[in-house]
Amino acid sequence: MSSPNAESTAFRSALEVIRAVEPRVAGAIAAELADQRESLKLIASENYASPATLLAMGNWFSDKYAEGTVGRRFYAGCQNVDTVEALAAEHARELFGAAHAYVQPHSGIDANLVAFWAVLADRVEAPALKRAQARQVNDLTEADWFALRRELGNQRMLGMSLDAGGHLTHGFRPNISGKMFDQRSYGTDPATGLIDYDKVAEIAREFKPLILVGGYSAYPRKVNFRILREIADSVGATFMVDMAHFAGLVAGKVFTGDFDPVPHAHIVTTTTHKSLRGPRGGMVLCQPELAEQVDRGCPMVLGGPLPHVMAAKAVALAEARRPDFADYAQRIVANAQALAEGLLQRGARLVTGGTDNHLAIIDVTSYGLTGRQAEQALLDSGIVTNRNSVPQDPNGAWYTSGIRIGTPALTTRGLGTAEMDTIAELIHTVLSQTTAGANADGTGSKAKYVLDPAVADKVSRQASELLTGFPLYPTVDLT
Ligand code: DSN
Repeated sequence: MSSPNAESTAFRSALEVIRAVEPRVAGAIAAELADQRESLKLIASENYASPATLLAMGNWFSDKYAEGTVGRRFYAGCQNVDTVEALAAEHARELFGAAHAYVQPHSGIDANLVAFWAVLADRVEAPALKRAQARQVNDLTEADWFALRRELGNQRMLGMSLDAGGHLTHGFRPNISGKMFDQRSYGTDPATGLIDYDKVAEIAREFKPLILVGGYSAYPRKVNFRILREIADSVGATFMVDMAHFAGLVAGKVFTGDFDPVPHAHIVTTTTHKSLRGPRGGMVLCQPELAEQVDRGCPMVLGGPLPHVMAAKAVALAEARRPDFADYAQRIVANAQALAEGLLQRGARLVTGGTDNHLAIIDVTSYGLTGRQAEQALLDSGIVTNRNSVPQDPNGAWYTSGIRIGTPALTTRGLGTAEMDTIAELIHTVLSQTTAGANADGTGSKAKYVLDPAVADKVSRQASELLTGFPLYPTVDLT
């Protein structure tokens, strides 16, 4: 462990160097730390990376082009990039028990695009090349190439719908995934809010997708990946899981057996910055038969890899392999459950009635609000969340009817279940004292709201007081 002094010195010195060139950037960086220290962050997809992870990103690796893979680059002089990329991949394989890890994706969307194209290359392009006795696409005749392009653009994907908690890259029409694939969605049972596996199987039998996607960004329950794999197998689909939100819970062995996607899926994608607590970025894990296609991610789908971020991924993944990470992951879930329980006890309505992961979705229509109104009222009160659709949302994807809350960040700060109950009280106070506003013509507004500023100020002060006991980056002193 480095000394606290070393961390303060490192960040202070970095700011001094930046300040000498563009003081406004140095000021904004310092202000961001101050803002993060003061805000009660309940955004389920955010966290606080360690000083070592942050520092691994600010260095000379940023200057290097490294298209290709370890030992097989399109540029000379990549020996040090090879070192960090190989380390990140090794840590990822060990941490998740994966056969292969590809650590170049810049984000979760990039990781999903790499995965989609790896499956398309394996299941559509490779057989077409074989039929045409061609080694690669440049060897195809114009007619064969035209036919292959049509075939690649006419494949089916089945994923969880956005309003049920799926991600926009799982086939939402405005996203590239919805445009690339002939797409269908599975939702959740209207009565319970839970995935109905029989229904998924029924849609899969009828639709026969090439890819079945599991995973979510706003579903508060465990998913049985063994059952989804059986469904995929029964229709000949490749099973892909996007574990971006809950990768930290898989790494920390909260989700094991049927609930760990890695042994069940052909291919798994993730971000590295959410519950996994690494740098902003993405990653793909896969079975050996897809490894070669996955490794073509750059330059097939991705621009040049970010070696400085791969260095930080290696650091964060090494941290996640330590025993204390499992304790952290358990505390994330205990906190989410305590927060959910605190809200339920005060009369809030939660999608599925609770949580068994890191997040919960408050259905704010029970407070007479839209998600947009609730999000803003909470923000006025020093509580940072994001609005989110609920299943069959009557207010659509912009205004929404839900508020998504998550505990990875506050758990990193050290808050525990007692503090979660206090936070539930603060959230309930704000939501129950906010009313929907009206437009100038007297009609109801989905955006305007009325909240007594004295209530917002009081809650803000209480939130700040709560956080003073849990300093963020206590080893970093910029003064
Ligand atoms: N934007 C992320 C989230 O908040 O869930 C997913 O892409």
